[in-house]
Amino acid sequence: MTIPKKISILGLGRTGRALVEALSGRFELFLSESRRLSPAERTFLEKHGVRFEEGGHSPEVLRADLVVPSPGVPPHTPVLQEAVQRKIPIWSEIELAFRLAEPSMIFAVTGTNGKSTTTELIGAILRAWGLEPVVAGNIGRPAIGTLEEVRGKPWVLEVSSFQLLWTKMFRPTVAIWLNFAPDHLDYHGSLAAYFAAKARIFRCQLPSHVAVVSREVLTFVSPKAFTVVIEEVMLPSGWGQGLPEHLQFNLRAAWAAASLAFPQREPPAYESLWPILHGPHRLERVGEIRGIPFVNDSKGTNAHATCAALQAIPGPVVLILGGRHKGGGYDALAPLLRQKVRSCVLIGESQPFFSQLLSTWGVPFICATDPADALYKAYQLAQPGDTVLLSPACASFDQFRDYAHRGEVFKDAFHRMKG
Ligand code: UMA
Repeated sequence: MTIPKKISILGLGRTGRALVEALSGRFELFLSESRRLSPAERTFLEKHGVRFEEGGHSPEVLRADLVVPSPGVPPHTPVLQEAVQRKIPIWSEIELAFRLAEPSMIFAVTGTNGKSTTTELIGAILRAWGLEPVVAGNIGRPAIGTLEEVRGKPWVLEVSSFQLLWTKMFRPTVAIWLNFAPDHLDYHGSLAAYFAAKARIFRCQLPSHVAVVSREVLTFVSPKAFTVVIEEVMLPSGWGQGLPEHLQFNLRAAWAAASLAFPQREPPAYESLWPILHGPHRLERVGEIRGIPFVNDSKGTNAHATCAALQAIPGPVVLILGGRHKGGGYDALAPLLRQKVRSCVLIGESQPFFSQLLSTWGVPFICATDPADALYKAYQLAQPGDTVLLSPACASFDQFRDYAHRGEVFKDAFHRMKG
């Protein structure tokens, strides 16, 4: 497929770096970064022969035939709005990778929650069948960095709404849309815009393709592809017993996707999926102090995920909540907090936001200064039979590199406190 020659890239995070590595030498690149670059980053760009600017996005970005924003660059960013006005094409990195790659087939997984787990499960099932899938995307490995590796192999991509937003022709062979709940309202501007971005996953599919979708999402979309409802998927015998409901759901979605793409294969051994189903930062039991269990659900970055965590825990909970909030969409939490939560311990920059919200809802709370303080306060508030749960319903970027870093910091603090 023809790709424009002059490309402006916005942002030098994981996506920006992978774009530079994949495209330099073949395309004329200009990289624009809103913050100051480190000396190592400048050397990296110079080594790849990439012109760049730092400390903001100037009109120089618009002297290109194509603009590729990193996923974290919001659509209301002035330079992107200006590119739209001037009709300069804007593609996400996923769109560009799609046009350059030659995989044997593409799985794409989206949803408000459970994307990473489902993506990893599909990867694990295909791997067990000896198919050498390449797992990439929002899961932490930019798709554009896997072009060579994926040639002739199945591509299993986790795709976020940020990545789907600027797609034009992206066409997964098997598209999976798990669920939808308010999230990222600060980025997309409205729930409708967030939904529209996600809906692009089905837009270019053909009737011969497969759409795997929850009953709830199916009330709002009509995929052209052969459609499977996740709740109606039969799991292989012996799979999923004792799993919390949301993980059973992810397993059904992954099994449907894999078994429809490769029919007539025997299910792999269920044990091969355990490391994913019982992985870190998702309802991970860290330990207990005097009979009070501590659970790390740092992956709970929105209200929907935190609701699922609260539902999965029997008995009262002291909930550690907060971080970088998403500008709204928290109403679903109110009844569960009133029902199950003895008290919340608030962390991060969203303390004023949640203090106000919880006061309105009549849910008790206190504020903590740092992870160790949050754990100690939560432990003091907990009574026999309670669980201390970190499920912040917020992004981690106000204080941590990502959710995994947040989870690790809390686990360390727990072990120090226990010691
Ligand atoms: N930047 C600008 N201009 C801006 C905003 C940011 O130049 O207006 C710069 C920042 O200063 C920074 C760079 O852009 O240097 C960061 O880009 P980025 O935020 O897109 O981060 P990447 O490192 O490229 O990581 C992105 C995804 N990040 C986001 O969507 C925020 C990663 O998903 C993904 O793993 C990675 O690409 C590979 O595909 C993270 C995430 O939080 C895990 N995703 C959200 C989620 O899962 O809820 C959607």
